[in-house]
Amino acid sequence: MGETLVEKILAPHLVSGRLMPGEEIAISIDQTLTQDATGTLVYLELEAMGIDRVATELSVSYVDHNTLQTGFENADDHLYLRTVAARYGLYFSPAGNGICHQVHLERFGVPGKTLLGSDSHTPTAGGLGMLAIGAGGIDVALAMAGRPFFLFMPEVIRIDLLGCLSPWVTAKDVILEVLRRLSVKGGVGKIMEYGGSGLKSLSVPERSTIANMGAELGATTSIFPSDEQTRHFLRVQGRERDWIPLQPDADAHYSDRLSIDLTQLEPLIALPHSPDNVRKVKEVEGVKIHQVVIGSCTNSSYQDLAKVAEVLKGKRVHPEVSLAIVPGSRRVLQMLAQKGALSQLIASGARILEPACGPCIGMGQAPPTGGVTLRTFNRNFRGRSGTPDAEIYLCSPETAVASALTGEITDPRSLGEEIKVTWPKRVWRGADLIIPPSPHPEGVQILRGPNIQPLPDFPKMPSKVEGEVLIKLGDDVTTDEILPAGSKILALRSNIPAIAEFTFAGIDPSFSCRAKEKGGGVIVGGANYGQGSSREHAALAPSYLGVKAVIALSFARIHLANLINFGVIPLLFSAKEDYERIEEGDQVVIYLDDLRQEVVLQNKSKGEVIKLIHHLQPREIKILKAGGVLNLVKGDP
Ligand code: MIC
Ligand code: SF4
Repeated sequence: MGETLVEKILAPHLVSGRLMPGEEIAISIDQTLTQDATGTLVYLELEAMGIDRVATELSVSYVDHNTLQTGFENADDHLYLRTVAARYGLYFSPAGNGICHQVHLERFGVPGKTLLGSDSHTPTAGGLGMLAIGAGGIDVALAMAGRPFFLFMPEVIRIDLLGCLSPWVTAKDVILEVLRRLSVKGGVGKIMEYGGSGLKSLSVPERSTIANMGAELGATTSIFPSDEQTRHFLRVQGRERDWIPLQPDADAHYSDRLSIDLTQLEPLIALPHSPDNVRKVKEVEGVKIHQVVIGSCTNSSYQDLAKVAEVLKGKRVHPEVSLAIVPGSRRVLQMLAQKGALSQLIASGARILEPACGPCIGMGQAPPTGGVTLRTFNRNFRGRSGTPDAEIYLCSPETAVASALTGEITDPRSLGEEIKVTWPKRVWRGADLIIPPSPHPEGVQILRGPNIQPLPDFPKMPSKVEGEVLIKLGDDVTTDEILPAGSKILALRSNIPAIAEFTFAGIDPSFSCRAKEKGGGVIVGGANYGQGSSREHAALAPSYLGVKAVIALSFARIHLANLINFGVIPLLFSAKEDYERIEEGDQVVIYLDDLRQEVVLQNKSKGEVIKLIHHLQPREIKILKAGGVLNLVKGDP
């Protein structure tokens, strides 16, 4: 039997295990990426591992999330990241260069390689035929130290794209359609492998839009073949030498198949407050809007923004709408300038922001109270924009710009004849300020500002956990809810004691106070607990407040790994009724019995006993017993 694209890449990278769905495998990692919001912890962890130089083929440290610098904290983080990169042999991409995923596509991505990134949208590079996975920072630090990455072999799902997109229907509509069909849990434990005749007409940036939002399906990653489109993209970037052809075998076996007829697709939009709450744009046309933001790692390519500029040429943004444009990279911004598109954008009334994550992570451009904002981003979780009661809709740049002109949600097909954007023969490749690894790493002094605090200590696993159920939550709790972002909180990413104060701040502002008062306790969650971002802080901050265990109906992949890595015990209810029987405030004792088999929970408040389960591997139990992976690595450098 032939191989899938995923198997073709995994086989030569396999360190242990078999490529059978559900089995634990370990794979070698060729490249890593980090961004500043997760990166400071990653490098503190790397330093704690006591290595000399990174062992990967290529590792890059990007600064793109915290670029507002409203105080000294961000700037200090940037200095730390630059010097630590020089010391350990990494490339460094400073603030202003662009969003890690966009810049990585342009500068470093190579078909057929493995990439591990401390950001959940690392799969964006799947658009280039890479096997690119998002992970917790410590797993990325371990990969840089030359250790393999462990994961459960996902099922490989084949998604065939057939036919071609109609005018004004885009790659964003394709992934919104996949989200509509499968939901935010539909990709858990799966890799989405795209194929079919429709691929021929999809460029790498379009494929990357689709691969990017595979993260919203909960998928481990998404991947496209490497073909003539891939070659063309790399040629334009001046890197054709990195191209190799890569296709699945015709008789490859997939766990499941899905097909989408591109010709039948219509412009789609995700309504508040979940990326899978998808409708046709037609169905919500006429809703008044206050703001439109075009950018983020999903839709900020030259192709996206040049098209927006063409639509806006000679026109004015609706007077009651604020339109902000966030280019994905300095390269994209420079090309827009060279082609005259930038001046069209400026003349239309658009606000041009620095290439960075910006509003996507609540760094500026918060909408007004109760405001309606249309964004080309990938997440519309409540409060993520910085305004708790704002309504965030997710759509294509085409729908966004059509709506910016009218002041209400508008189907872009009303814009008339389709506009085609042609790529320049070569992109601008001038000084994009990426700093290569230092030739003299020994002499580098690592600079640490006062906001950069050492990691806390992690005690060994106790024989039982005793305490209060500090909070009980429903399904699909996001890491944004566990530990919010935004300019105030993001500045504290290198300071666990300070950031811990904001744990669950959006849903229960008294949480951190209560947790400290009670000397810790446990968290109870529903299904898919910890979906969304890869931020380790969502595990570290509760752990710092004394949370010893999280009991849920199921966990999202990256958050589960983060809990284990920092010694917080993830346990599962064996039945929904057990979840229903436990309440916030209940006093419980969990007898861990070394996590041998079943775990017994005694609910002292209710006088009941329930059995909890876990699917932890011996390797993971070893980490938990040690109190987290750092204790283990330190004992075994
Ligand atoms: C996000 O989109 O939520 C982030 C910010 O990029 C996160 C990483 C982080 O929290 O720093 C992600 O997606 O992993
Ligand atoms: Fe940055 Fe937003 Fe992409 Fe996260 S989703 S990497 S915050 S642009």
